[in-house]
Amino acid sequence: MSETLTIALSKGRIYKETMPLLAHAGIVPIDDPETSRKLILDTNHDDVKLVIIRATDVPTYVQYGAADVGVAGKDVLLEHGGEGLYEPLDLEIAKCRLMTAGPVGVKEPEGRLRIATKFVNCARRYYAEQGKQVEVIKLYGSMELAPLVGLADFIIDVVDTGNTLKANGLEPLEHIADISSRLVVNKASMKMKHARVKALIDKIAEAVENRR
Ligand code: PRT
Ligand code: MG
Repeated sequence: MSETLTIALSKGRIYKETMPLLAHAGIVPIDDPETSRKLILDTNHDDVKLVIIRATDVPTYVQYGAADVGVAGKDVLLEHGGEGLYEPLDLEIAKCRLMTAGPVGVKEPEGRLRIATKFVNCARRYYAEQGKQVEVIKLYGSMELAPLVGLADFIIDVVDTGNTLKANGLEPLEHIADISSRLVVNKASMKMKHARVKALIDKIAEAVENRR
């Protein structure tokens, strides 16, 4: 048996949409993360494990080599900065848009804007490029609430259908980036486990191509 290859994934949409791609590469988990409490899932290969972690933690696990490979949203990667990672493949799954949003019809107030978001680095970068003075307020969820209760003028969040914004009297405003999930690889693993990592990338790339 060879050294273990560890793949980091989050539950939910990324897990669901990644499974068919891994299956094409011959990797099938034995436990189901939605029903199992295990954080390390065995697969049909003794030397391939899946670790199930929060979406925002995937780049960190891969950066430090705790996982060799991972799947992360481009939003999460933009916020993390991508240090220590290769990003060889766009999986074209979990697509959405990173956008600013605010109360329907509201005009931009004079002076320093207050922006609530979990994407604080993306927010600072975006408004710096616009030459706008902003105060960025870090939140961990339910960003839509912030403009409704006067915590912020605008939010930055990922938007898919826009239904969540709409249900809260908000509308999408400025488009910052198109988002999809990416395969990320630890830089040392890419060298040390090159044959296996390369074979995995190639099979997953083939699955992405086939699905188009
Ligand atoms: O949920 P948790 O706090 O654990 O973490 P997470 O939200 O980062 O993870 P998860 O699994 O919800 O999302 C993982 C990745 O999926 C994100 O990093 C994005 O790259 C991608 N993705 C695609 C989305 C969406 N679509 C999406 N719609 N992530 C979040 N959403 C949210 C959106 O912010 C809104 O609040 O889902 C809600 C519904 O969206 P609408 O526009 O369809 O109403
Ligand atoms: Mg979520």
